[in-house]
Amino acid sequence: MSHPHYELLYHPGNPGRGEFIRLALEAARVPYTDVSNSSKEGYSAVQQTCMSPRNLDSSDGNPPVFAPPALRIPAQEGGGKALVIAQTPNILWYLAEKLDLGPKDEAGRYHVQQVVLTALDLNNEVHDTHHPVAVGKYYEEQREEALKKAEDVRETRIPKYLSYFDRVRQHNERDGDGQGKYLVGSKLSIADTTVWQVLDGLMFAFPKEMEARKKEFPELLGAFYDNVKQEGGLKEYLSSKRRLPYSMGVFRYYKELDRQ
Ligand SMILES: N[C@@H](CCC(=O)N[C@@H](CS)C(=O)NCC(=O)O)C(=O)O
Repeated sequence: MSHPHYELLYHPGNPGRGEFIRLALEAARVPYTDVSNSSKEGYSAVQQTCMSPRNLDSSDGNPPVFAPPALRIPAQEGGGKALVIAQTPNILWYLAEKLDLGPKDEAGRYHVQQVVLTALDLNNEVHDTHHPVAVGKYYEEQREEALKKAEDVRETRIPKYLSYFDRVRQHNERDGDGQGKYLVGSKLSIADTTVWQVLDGLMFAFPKEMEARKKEFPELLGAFYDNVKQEGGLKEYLSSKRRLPYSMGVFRYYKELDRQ
């Protein structure tokens, strides 16, 4: 099946929320341009489309975008105009259908999306461990609050979310075709790639915490996590240069925020 040449519009230099989109495209082996990482001028195009505070449109006649990531889908042959969509779960919902990364039936589609939204909620909570007070201020300016926030996220929120993801996995093993490997349905979906990315980011940001949690969630953090890495184009992608190292995005490593 042929696909339009998708353009990912995101900040350069770290995986961030753009990674959820990259994983979907890479799992499906669908070529795309990561605009700000592929040329020097790329980021100004992203800023123009996604971050201009006074624009009444993003580009190609589409409405304004609040913040990256966004996906640009070029006009198809034979007319129409390019489509620009934003909000990570919205983009994933679009791609799930186009890239066959989720069940086709109504219940399955909504069950996938509910897992995706929950994983992205956890992503937001992780962001707040280092920026609990003000998004626009440095970590060092909110370190005291960050220590408290991180403690609560580690001790109560991470286990609650991991328990949920693992129960979804077990449900699909018992009542569906998940074989313990897939969260919804019988093959890889955006639920799997999105949860995987959050788990991987957590292992980077809170290595001691996550190591300790392996005893409680051996299947989720073991077989499930390992299997997703082998799916579709992900194995090749994860060892390629396109997979950016974590740096100062949502998933950051501050020793003092991890389990002591
Ligand atoms: N809910 C949005 C959040 C988007 C978002 O916060 N993007 C970040 C980068 S990961 C950003 O550039 N934010 C700028 C801002 O919020 O002012 C999504 O999931 O796409």
